[in-house]
Amino acid sequence: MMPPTLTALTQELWDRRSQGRTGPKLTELDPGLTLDQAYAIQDQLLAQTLAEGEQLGGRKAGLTSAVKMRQAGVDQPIFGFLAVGWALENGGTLPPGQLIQPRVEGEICFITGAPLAAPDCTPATALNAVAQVALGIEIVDSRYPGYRFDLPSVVADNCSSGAYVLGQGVPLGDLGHPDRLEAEALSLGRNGQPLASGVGADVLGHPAAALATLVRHLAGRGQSLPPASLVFAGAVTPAFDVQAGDTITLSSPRLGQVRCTFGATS
Ligand code: 0L1
Ligand code: MG
Repeated sequence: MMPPTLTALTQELWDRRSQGRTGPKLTELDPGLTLDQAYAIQDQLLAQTLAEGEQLGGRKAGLTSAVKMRQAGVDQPIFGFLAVGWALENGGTLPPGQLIQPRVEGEICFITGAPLAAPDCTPATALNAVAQVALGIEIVDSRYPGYRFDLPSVVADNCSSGAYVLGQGVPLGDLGHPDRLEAEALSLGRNGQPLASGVGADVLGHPAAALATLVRHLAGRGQSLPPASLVFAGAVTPAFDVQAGDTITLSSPRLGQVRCTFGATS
């Protein structure tokens, strides 16, 4: 039997997200699905998201730390997109039932001030284009039961993107030279209790390396990162399940605090 077309697989993932349900890995529907085809599905999901009136809110690098690679069982960074409408304001509440199986993770984020397009982009080049740095809580979600996937399946599923909360941006220049982001210690907490911690160096040695990797990935696909782009560099903590009513905080000495609550049905 012929495998489903990429358009049919895109529609399947689109329907799962909008109907709030999970289903088989895409590689169970098409065992020959390649990584390139998975990114093509992700592109189609982005095009459909924009066609529905959404705006591109940012990009994300995922699995840029050993702790996340181990948790996901995938051993290379992956890249996805974020829509403006998926953002939650700092301190906001995610309505109950909006996501299927939300998990939270703590990240360092960049807001760029200059275009980034070089296919050989280095961490130093990437950092030169950064205007602001912020903390971000990524709220991942998976359209596969229990987050059980493989590399093409998770890439096609837009790298488990769900929602996100961005903290207050700090101008890169205010962090000094060198910025010492590799030493920035992030603490993730739930309901006032510590959950996990990590440092910037957990992300490929320095989070700017994740930004550079994203730029090289985009350049390899004929795309670039325009100025004023938001980029989530990848988690320094594992991802944690959340329950209705939980309040999650992420804080670090120089980047402040970001917070969100998971709404409970009344
Ligand atoms: O942002 C991420 O690191 C997500 C990558 C996909 C793996 C997962 O669902 O945790
Ligand atoms: Mg993430």
